[in-house]
Amino acid sequence: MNTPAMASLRFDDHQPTLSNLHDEVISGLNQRPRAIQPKFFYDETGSRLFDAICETPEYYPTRTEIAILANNINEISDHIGTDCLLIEPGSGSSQKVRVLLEAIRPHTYMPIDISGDHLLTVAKELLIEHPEINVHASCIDYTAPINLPAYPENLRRVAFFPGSSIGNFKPHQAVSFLSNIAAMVHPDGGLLIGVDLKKDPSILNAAYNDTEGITADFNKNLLTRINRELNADFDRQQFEHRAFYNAAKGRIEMHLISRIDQTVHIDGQRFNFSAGENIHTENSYKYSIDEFKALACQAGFEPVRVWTDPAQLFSVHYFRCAAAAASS
Ligand code: AVI
Repeated sequence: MNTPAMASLRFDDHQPTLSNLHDEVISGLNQRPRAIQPKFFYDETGSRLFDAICETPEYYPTRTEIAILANNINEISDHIGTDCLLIEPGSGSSQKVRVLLEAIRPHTYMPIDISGDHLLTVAKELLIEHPEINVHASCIDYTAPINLPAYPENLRRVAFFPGSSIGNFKPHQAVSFLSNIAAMVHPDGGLLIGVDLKKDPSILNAAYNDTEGITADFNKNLLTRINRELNADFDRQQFEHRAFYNAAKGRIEMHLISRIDQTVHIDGQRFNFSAGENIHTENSYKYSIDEFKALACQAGFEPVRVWTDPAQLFSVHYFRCAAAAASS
């Protein structure tokens, strides 16, 4: 009698070391304008606060994208096909992939995230919810090129990059990130990606300035994290959250603004802030459908299909590798 094969859970832990945070924070605060990379938002508290942002009435991207995925699931799964290796860089709580897993039934789901504890918890939950799907979780910084372990040759690779996380890269960085993804899913794979659309700035400004102040907490948690992990003495009360749409650059910018003249110590080094001086903590680029198609084409993808919501707030694109498109 044949025993059905059991799905497996594998966890590769390559969590970036403290020295990454140390070196990047110090060099970011020494540059002008000062900047800290948004990837450092996501310690355990930051990941929890981000999940809470997604529940606020103002932050439309999460629920809008989930509705787009759910409303078009048959067409999406026709494009992706079953039994693939489904790779999700920056998987967080893997909330959106849950909409897909039932319909797509990948051979293996590979969540990749920088926040190791959260990743392992979510991977275990998924294996319980979908005992038929292998889960191979990988704790790495997905903004660097990803070297996938060897998988059976015939496993088609599809990347899933929801949430408009692509908007957190500058456009030239987005092209190089997507080029890495194209190399990873080459030659016959695809990319399902969520992209926030350009729209009335008042909707955008509200989404990053929720009235409960959760986005402000998320932004300031960066200072709490640096205090804890780098032996620093930022006073959160003396920094203000500021987020606004920069129409010329097509992006939301988030900053932390010093309320007063102050000196902060990080690991024995002094940093002087004058009142009104800012630390740039995040960009969130917004794209029209055509702008985004052009960007993905530069990275070696070919547009296949795009889905949106009735209010045209958000888009979900499916691309395939350009070489595969040319040969079919
Ligand atoms: C993860 N990323 C796509 C979010 C965004 O909208 O840029 C992060 C975020 N920052 C503030 N609110 C949400």
